Amino acid sequence: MSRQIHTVGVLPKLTLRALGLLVILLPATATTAVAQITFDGCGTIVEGVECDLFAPDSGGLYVTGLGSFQVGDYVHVTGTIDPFCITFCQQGDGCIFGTIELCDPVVDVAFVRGDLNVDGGFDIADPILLLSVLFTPGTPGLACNAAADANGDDGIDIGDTVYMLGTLFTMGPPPAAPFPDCDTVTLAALDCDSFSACP
Ligand SMILES: [Ca+2]
Ligand SMILES: [Ca+2]
Repeated sequence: MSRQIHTVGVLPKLTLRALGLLVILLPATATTAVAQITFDGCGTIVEGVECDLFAPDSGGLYVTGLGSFQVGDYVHVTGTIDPFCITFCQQGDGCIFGTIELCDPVVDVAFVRGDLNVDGGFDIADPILLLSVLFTPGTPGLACNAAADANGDDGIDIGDTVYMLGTLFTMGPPPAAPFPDCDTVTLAALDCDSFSACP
């Protein structure tokens, strides 16, 4: 997916009230250090009264340079917040200086942890497959990497094999959720392209 990146900036304030503030406050604030509040998150562009605004998932309304993005777009904004910025937008909790790009959609996938070969069951074939993936060159990749993370630490390594063997043969704890039933999980570090054993 191609991404668009734009510089985010403050828009000049044009209202009479703001013009008064500009004359009085700008010389003073120019030399005043403002605490930097970092922002990194996704949200939706919404229509404000005077201009379009950025509404983060975490709450609030901010002025940003929206580039070619439009109302309804789900975007990722990274930068610093100036809560006292002056713009012609009468709404908003401040301005964000930084970049704006499309936000990757959250992927919710139903799968079962431990069932690496996606045959609908959990048995010795699953940790054996993981050994092959880890140590046998040429072994095809997994359809659902998240299923291989048996211990749920957001990584795939020999520890997951040991964990699965423990579950199967030494009464170790079961794989982390979702297990043994399918469930939908929002994945962070590992992906899951498909898992045909779940509806
Ligand atoms: Ca299996
Ligand atoms: Ca793991």
